[in-house]
Amino acid sequence: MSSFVDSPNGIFPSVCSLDCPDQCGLLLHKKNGKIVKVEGDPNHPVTKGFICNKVRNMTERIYDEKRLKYPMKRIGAKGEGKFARISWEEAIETITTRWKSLLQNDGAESILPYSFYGNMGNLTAEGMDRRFFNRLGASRLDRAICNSAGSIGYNYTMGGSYGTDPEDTIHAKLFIFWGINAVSTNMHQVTIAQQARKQHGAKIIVIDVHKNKTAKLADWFIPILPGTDTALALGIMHVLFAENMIDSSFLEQFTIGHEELREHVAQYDPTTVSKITGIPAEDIVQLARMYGKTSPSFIRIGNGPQHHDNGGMFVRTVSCLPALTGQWLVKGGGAIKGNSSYLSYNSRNLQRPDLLKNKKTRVINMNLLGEALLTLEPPVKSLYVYGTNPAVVAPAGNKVREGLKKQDLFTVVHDLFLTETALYADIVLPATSSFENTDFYASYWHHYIQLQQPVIEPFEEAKSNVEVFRLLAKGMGFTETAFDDTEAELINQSLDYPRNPYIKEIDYETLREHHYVKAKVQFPATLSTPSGKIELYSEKMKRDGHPPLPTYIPLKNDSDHSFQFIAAPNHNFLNSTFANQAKHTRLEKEPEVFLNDNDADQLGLKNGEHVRVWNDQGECILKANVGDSVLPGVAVTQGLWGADKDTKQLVNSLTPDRIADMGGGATFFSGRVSIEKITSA
Ligand SMILES: Nc1nc2c(c(=O)[nH]1)N[C@H]1C(S)=C(S)[C@@H](COP(=O)(O)OP(=O)(O)OC[C@H]3O[C@@H](n4cnc5c(=O)[nH]c(N)nc54)[C@H](O)[C@@H]3O)O[C@H]1N2
Ligand SMILES: Nc1nc2c(c(=O)[nH]1)N[C@H]1C(S)=C(S)[C@@H](COP(=O)(O)OP(=O)(O)OC[C@H]3O[C@@H](n4cnc5c(=O)[nH]c(N)nc54)[C@H](O)[C@@H]3O)O[C@H]1N2
Ligand code: SF4
Ligand SMILES: [Mo]
Repeated sequence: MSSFVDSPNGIFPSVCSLDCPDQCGLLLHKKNGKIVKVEGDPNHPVTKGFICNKVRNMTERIYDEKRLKYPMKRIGAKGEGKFARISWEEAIETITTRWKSLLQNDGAESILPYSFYGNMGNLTAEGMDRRFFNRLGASRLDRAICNSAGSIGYNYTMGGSYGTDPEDTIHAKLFIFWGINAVSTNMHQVTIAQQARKQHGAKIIVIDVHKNKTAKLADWFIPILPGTDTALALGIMHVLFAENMIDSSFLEQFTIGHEELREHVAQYDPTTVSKITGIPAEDIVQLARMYGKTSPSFIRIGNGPQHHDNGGMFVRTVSCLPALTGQWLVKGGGAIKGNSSYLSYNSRNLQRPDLLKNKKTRVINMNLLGEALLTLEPPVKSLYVYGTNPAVVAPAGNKVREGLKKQDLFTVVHDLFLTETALYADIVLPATSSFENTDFYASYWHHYIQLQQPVIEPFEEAKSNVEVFRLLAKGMGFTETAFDDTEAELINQSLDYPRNPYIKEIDYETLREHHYVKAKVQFPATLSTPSGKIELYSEKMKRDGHPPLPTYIPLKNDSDHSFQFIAAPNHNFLNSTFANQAKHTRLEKEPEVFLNDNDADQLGLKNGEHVRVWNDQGECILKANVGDSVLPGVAVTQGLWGADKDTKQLVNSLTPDRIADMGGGATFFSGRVSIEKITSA
């Protein structure tokens, strides 16, 4: 079979590589060797030809003049952005020489890999890199920035990332989007909900701290005070038990702890819960009745409420609801937090932890990057960053950038662009885009595994992550054959996983033929919780130091600044990706902060005026958007904007680096700020 790269013209199958649940099937239109158009693949069973505006404009990004074309070394101060071109040989030689010296003098743990899922391809994001750093014996990174608190919380109840098949949710008659701005972050779930509304009158409820794009299309928007969702879920349970809207036979057969739970939730009556959440008691009762009496009912559990001090417990709690009503057995009912366990593959084969030879290397939580660079003993002396942009996306941003400035830190950044993080690098390496690579993708929402084959030649001198780690392995003198495996071999090793029968029929060759293949998924008859059942009461939680029953624990009151500050994603960027593309920033205009009318009055502030937002960590300048889209005392901003001249729009300058209740998770949304009107320029 000739490769797609060899054909200068044509339409080629592809998959969106971004960190987005939808993982759309794409078609790339190629003319004279260049991609001229990116569109949705109409044959893709879930995404059906529709893609977001961000990726429809992907050619702006992959052919952007600003893309890194060759390796560079720093010639100015850290952060200044002065670099000079070097060859790949010199780049690899410089890195490996420094690392060999660190191995001798400081030990391998002085080196820290720092990565995330800027490209969700498994070989790219957690493949050859893991082999390399295992063999090196470097410090390990706990990649807890995104969904780890919620995942652990969900696992306590459900035993793994098992939820509803989103394709089935077309049958649902009630959709609850709980702390997810799905119009922007999971658009095809919204499409399905809207179809269900049209076909059989399904209702859409949105529970959020912000009347966001998703709330605007809901039948009922329920504004809630930040970090109080656990109380709301407990209030719903209270009403479900009190009004006998539970499915007793389901509870008997498939759960443990329902009697304890019934007693426990007696305290969360609607009046009590109303005081905590800011939701009128009668609305809590109405919501519980709608949930208890509608079947199929489906909850899309978002990432927002789990980016709080109590985020793990929220997801643990809300994931008990479908069990109370027996919705797991109803086609289209249930919930999705994530579905990745259905598509789990052989990560040992791919990542080769055996290369670590049982060394107990230290683990560093990625949410504590600033702290780690500034204070850790023995110190981190080299940082290798790929697939993430911590200078913008990591919490406590001022600490992160302070750490990146350290003179004795040797930093390498591999990216497609000279990101805010790359400005601090000693060596910058150019990365290929996903359209230039071979990789496989497993969605964490739908049930398809998809293949990307290279469609275009590597951009200038850019190299894939897999290729760079092969070169680094060679440079370090590593002789294991693990570093010689081809992409096709890596894919087949990964998909060779008897423990997951759902993917038994999927391998590289079937993916070459079909591009996307659905796993033969069944909702597991026995869950991998300790009891094999849905655990409404969890002994394991007790052992781990948590209340064994779902329990509302208020946010930490970290200061007396007046506003709870929620710095959420926006529509036209993907985290910080696209924040450097003119087309995308034009659509977003400028970073704003949403405030309630009453608060604005008190601040003497009018819509459209600029405000200084600050706390003990830093400050930002944002444009005030005044109205009724948030409750009093709440300030919401959207988008991880890049650094402007004076960096006053980096919202993570204000976010806390406290660790959430579970999974080492981030608490982006649990911080507080003060706000004042800017009176002079
Ligand atoms: N367009 C776009 N799409 C994206 C991304 C992006 O940046 N832009 N990022 C991708 C990534 S990595 C992820 S993890 C997902 C995240 O996507 P989502 O699951 O949608 O999560 P968030 O956008 O973090 O937050 C969702 C909502 O939670 C709300 N929220 C905050 N605190 C609370 C609370 O205490 N209670 C309630 N009920 N709501 C609260 C916020 O106002 C926000 O509207 O999206 C992915 N898709
Ligand atoms: N305030 C606030 N902060 C947040 C969040 C929030 O909601 N609010 N969300 C958090 C969440 S959920 C997440 S997941 C993180 C995400 O944060 P990041 O993981 O940093 O995501 P991006 O900002 O998209 O940066 C990805 C980078 O990877 C690069 N890249 C893409 N493909 C490749 C490749 O193949 N190889 C290499 N070497 N590089 C590549 C891109 O060019 C880009 O610079 O942000 C977190 N930060
Ligand atoms: S970012 Fe999400 S919605 Fe947009 S094309 Fe990619 S997978 Fe689809
Ligand atoms: Mo994320």
